[in-house]
Amino acid sequence: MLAQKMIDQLNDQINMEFFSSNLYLQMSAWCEDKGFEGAAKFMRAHADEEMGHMQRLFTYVSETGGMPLLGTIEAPQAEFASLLALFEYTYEHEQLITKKINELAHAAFTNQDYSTFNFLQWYVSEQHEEEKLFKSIVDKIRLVGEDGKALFFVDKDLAQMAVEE
Ligand code: OFO
Repeated sequence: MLAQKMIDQLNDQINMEFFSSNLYLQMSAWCEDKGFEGAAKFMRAHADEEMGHMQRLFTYVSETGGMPLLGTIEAPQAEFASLLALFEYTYEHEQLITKKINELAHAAFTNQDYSTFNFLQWYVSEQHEEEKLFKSIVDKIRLVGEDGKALFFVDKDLAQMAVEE
């Protein structure tokens, strides 16, 4: 049985993962609208991945006798200055999620909740992958520049990455 405080913190994270999913789904709409079809596909696939993050937490909370609670989810930003700005935002957002996961792991450890601490290890390594992934995309766009031709190829790459994800 989890401590109520831990359940509350895990529930906050459930909401954060929902927000991540909505943010990336909304971003896919912006990409689609601007003709970046590969990026749209990539963001859509990533929105699904975030739902997986949400579900894994949801299952853990209910399996350990807690009650998952879905709160209000803030509307995500819908307008972006450029494809680079959009991906810079994803990278910042993932850094924020890493911080939240670290706080959760710290809380679990200091409360001697080793089951939750162990459960969270998956998120610790996933966040490493998430940051690496989004940083690589930001770096790529910065490297090739933002003219139409360069972005055309970045978009093609993202389409391929969406298939591999
Ligand atoms: Fe993108 O890792 Fe969950 O939120």
